[in-house]
Amino acid sequence: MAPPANSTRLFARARQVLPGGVDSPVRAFGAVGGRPPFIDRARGARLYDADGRSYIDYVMSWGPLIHGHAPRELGGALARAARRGTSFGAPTALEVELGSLVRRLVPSIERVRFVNSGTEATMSAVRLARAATGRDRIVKFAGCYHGHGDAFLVQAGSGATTLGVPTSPGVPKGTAADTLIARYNDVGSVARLLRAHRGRIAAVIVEPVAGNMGVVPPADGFLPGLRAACDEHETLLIFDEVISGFRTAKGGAQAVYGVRPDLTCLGKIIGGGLPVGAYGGRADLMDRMSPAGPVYQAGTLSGNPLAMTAGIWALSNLSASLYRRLAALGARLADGLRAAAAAAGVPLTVNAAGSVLTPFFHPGPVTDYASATAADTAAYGAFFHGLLARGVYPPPSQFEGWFLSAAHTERDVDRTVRAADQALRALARPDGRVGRPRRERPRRRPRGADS
Ligand code: KE4
Repeated sequence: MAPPANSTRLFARARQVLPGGVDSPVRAFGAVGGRPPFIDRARGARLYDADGRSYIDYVMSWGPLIHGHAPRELGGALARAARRGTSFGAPTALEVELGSLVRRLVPSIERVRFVNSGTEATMSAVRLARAATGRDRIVKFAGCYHGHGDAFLVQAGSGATTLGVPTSPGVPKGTAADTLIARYNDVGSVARLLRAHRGRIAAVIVEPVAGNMGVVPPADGFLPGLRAACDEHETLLIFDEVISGFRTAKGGAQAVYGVRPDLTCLGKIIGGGLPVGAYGGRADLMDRMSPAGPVYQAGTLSGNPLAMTAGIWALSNLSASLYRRLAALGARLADGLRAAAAAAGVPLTVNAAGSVLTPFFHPGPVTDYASATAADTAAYGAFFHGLLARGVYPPPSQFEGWFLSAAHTERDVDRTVRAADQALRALARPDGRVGRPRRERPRRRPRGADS
């Protein structure tokens, strides 16, 4: 399906101005082919592109919009906040209010510092861990993505894997050498690194529910095993909950799995769609951060009143009934995709964690980076275009999560499953051609039927 004319024209102009025409690589459709529709507006679970086409959205800004696009109440709160000023560069009560909310929802966070992105949060948490332990090395997991900080662009997931640069050029060899790689869901791989680099590893950083190789939940015992291994070596455990925070539960993955990290990184939902990241944890660690302590980190727009207003609204509207509803919708979509793939005879493994899921074109199981990257990305690309042509907008990458929101309905999910059924059957056809929606031929009326 050729992208709409306006989007084509806009993309051509964008590529004159922005590298690859985008401000974040995965948006350019490099992994799935074709050119992206340019989005004009959104409401609820719908996107509307520059040519007026609408889509049921499962990117949801890559996770922040658990309440859906453009909630009216949030719009009103932001308008009121904007009239009071957009940024002061001085302390405000709003930061204290959001910080108190975060502490209440995530008890392991005794102190929190707001920044402007998940990348800033993870970079700062690792700097703090290195300062607190006097050690330089960190352990991350192949396929996990913690933002674009140099230390993390080693076998990184998300767009780095999608676009084939899991270890990015430009990362100094010394930096990469201090980043050790373990295998997700394999505590032994971490224990071996801790022993081999005894006394030199500052922290293990992990997505407690991996989302950046596609969704890969932690195996039983994995997170408790990391906690025990870190304790044995006096290495800090950092949970990167930028995706899972407030998504898998009100208290994040650490509440679901009952493992208390030393530091937690947050993003996405905490900003309600505005740029907010945060890191926090034990007070004895966080109070080393300037100006309370010597470890430096700063930010012009950190704690920005508009972003804080959005974050307060987003976290204040999380409820047990919301999570029950999101879990039910997630299960409905996952089961629907599985059934459609079975009917089409297409090998599909759907990994889900509540309201975030990934359909892998892989017979399964998908439990780590190796199995995730063995998925048939060409088939995913064809499936993606089959859905897009039918008014459904999933992530343009096999290695991302599909996000549901409070604005999605059962009807949206059922329509998505029907579109998936058609796209998968087309995929399974010998010509494997997808993307052209099968025109629902007008039902022929039997001869002699009443006119
Ligand atoms: P940001 O700097 O993009 O706000 O957050 C970085 C980050 C950190 N940790 C985790 C677990 C993350 O998933 C992310 C960012 N997620 C990607 C999507 N998987 C952002 C989308 C993009 O890069 O365009």
